[in-house]
Amino acid sequence: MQFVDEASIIVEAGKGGNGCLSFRREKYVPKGGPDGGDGGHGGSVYLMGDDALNTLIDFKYQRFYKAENGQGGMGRQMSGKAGEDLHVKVPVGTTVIDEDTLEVIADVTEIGQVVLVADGGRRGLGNIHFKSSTNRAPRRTTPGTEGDRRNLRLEMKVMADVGLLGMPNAGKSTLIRSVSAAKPKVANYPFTTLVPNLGVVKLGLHEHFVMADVPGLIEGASDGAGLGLRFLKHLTRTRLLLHVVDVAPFDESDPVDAAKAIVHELGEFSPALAERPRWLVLNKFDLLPEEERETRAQMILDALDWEGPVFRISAISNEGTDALVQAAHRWLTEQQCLENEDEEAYAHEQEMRRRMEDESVARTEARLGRKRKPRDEDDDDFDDDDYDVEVEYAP
Ligand SMILES: Nc1nc2c(ncn2[C@@H]2O[C@H](COP(=O)(O)OP(=O)(O)OP(=O)(O)O)[C@@H](O)[C@H]2O)c(=O)[nH]1
Ligand SMILES: [Mg+2]
Repeated sequence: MQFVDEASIIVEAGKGGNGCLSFRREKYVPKGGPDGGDGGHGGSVYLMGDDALNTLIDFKYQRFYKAENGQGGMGRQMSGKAGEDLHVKVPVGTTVIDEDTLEVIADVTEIGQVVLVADGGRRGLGNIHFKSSTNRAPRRTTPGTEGDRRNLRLEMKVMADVGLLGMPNAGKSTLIRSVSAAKPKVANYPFTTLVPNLGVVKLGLHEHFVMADVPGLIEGASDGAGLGLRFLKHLTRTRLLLHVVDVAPFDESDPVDAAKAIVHELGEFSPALAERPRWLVLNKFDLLPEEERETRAQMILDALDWEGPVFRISAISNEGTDALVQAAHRWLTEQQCLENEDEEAYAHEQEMRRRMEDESVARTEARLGRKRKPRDEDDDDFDDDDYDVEVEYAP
């Protein structure tokens, strides 16, 4: 299945039905008076969160979504039928953006969550409403109004608590494989992972959290190098970032430079995301002789001036991974309790999410704006990102 995390669609609500102009005409009832009924309301378009979907691929094929028009009113005081509403299913994790104003309209984060995106037109009134003592045969009616029409951009971001961040080949996929049942491909070359993967990390019988493995970042990603920064948006819903650093890269590059480059790219994408809690995970310790390990770790920490939490692991042989996931779980639980109890902490988290959302939207817009070329009328379905998707699934 293709993984598509961005799509543009048009939604159009139904028009309200017109009011009817009609007079009662019956045998033995002369001048029967007005009897034109009202039109029906136009149907509205709603988006609805559905957990069975995990890609926006359907929206690449169908871009136009229209709800039904209301029917016109009829004689004999009959109202027109209201147009049916249209409920469009989207994956949980979809952000809805008005493409013309760049306003974030909604964030669909729950199953069954319903969001109104195009309001149906109002019904028109039939002439029955306009009868008065001075006008017994009104010819006045009102037309139904147009329904809303909107250009929307949908952005799907995976729902995860912890996000893995790092250079290609750092061992992110190996880590998620070792701590969860997820089995993304692992290989000794950069850009093995081309789409985000989710893994459920289980601790005991009932406790778990979700970890996201996203494609690696390289220096210059903010200028489009490698896969660019587009996958970073998937980290904006996580609460904790694990920055995975290869302590013994096979090309003998400096782990410190690699770590600094990632932090730089993170800040380029979203300063708010760069402010999020981030732990350093020094990986591939098994490749170092025992006696060198501590010196190497300390050297990296000193060079980075790192004062936050740090873990030394070997993802491939599961060393240190247990302590890492236990600590992450403890931290997530504490954070959740804090937000539940402390209004200020809750407000701060909401504010951070809003900032990340806005910065991520602005970043995506800049990328699409740069890439968007004049299109042929009949080639409207072409999108540069379609190419990304095809490359992703090449065997
Ligand atoms: N010796 C050793 N090798 C490791 C360890 N973790 C990962 N590797 C190897 O490093 C290579 C890259 O690992 P991946 O897990 O694919 O790295 P990644 O960060 O997901 O890379 P991309 O998907 O390309 O971004 C593979 O050959 C892994 O077997 C480790 O702890 N020790
Ligand atoms: Mg990978």
